[in-house]
Amino acid sequence: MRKLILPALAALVLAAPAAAAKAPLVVAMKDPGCHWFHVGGKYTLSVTRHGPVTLLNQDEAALKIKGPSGTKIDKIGAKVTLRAKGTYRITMVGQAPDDNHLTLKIS
Ligand SMILES: [Cu+2]
Repeated sequence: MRKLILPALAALVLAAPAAAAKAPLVVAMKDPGCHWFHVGGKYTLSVTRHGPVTLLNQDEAALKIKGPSGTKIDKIGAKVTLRAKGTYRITMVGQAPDDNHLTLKIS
């Protein structure tokens, strides 16, 4: 058994940095506000990152992403990768007017 476990652990350790760099940016459901970026255990309304950024939708409905290259829809549980630099405004399809408007800047 030990012979099997050690190579598996080594593979995990080697894979960890690459996986961390590609971790998606999560939009999570949380009230009040309905949806927030969930980064490092904190909830925030705006995020700035170097691109490309992969967004993961963990909200309760599809997300509408308005950005420099048009509008994209990110369905529940789905990922969308954003590559163009600029400012993205993210809202939820059918959200209440006072629910959060999220801002993502890709530099
Ligand atoms: Cu929402």
